[in-house]
Amino acid sequence: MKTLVFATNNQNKVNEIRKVTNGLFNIITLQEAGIDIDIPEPHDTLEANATEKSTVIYGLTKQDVFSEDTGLEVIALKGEPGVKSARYAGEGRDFQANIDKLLVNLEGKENRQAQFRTVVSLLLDGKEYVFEGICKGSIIQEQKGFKGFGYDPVFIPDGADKTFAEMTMDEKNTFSHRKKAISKLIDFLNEIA
Ligand code: ITT
Repeated sequence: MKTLVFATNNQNKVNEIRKVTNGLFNIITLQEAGIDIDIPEPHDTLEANATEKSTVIYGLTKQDVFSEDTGLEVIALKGEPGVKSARYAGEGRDFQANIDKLLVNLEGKENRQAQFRTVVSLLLDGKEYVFEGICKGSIIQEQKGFKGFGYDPVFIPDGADKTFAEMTMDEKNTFSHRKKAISKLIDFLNEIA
């Protein structure tokens, strides 16, 4: 079975992706690999940050590795918070503060359309492959639900009648940006196997 290091410190991402890959690959977390670093995300695109994360961890492990960078892109806010999603309300990376800031910035705006966009960077034998997944939806006025993480309580995907935070992980994965990007990675690995 193929082993891949997942270059993230976000346990929610690990849980979601383990559910999608469902034992097809052996996914090693940074914690399991004994790596305790705050992975840098210095760039102004999701693509560049995803590449940075996978490259840094490949440099440390010399093992096949993937990373992902995700942003919530809101049309009425010209694509914000986007690449700044984790630190929208400051360096504290506080999910609730980020939601509060988003709702304040959307006050009075008619257009509440948004999308989550995930960019996955896979480094196989040091060569990079990139995959993208998008989930379109809208931002509601008041948060609902307690599951998931990040902006899940304010995001309803198109075609659903509840927020990501009101869904089980399996339900979220029927719509999710992350699921779509990882499915492309899985298809790619199956093709070259
Ligand atoms: P790593 O860089 O260690 O992977 P991170 O949490 O910093 O973890 P990102 O840089 O991709 O990950 O952060 C994007 C932020 O966007 C994240 O902190 C959440 O606030 C939000 N986010 C990402 N995916 C999300 C999802 O599926 N649902 C809700 N919010 C999400």
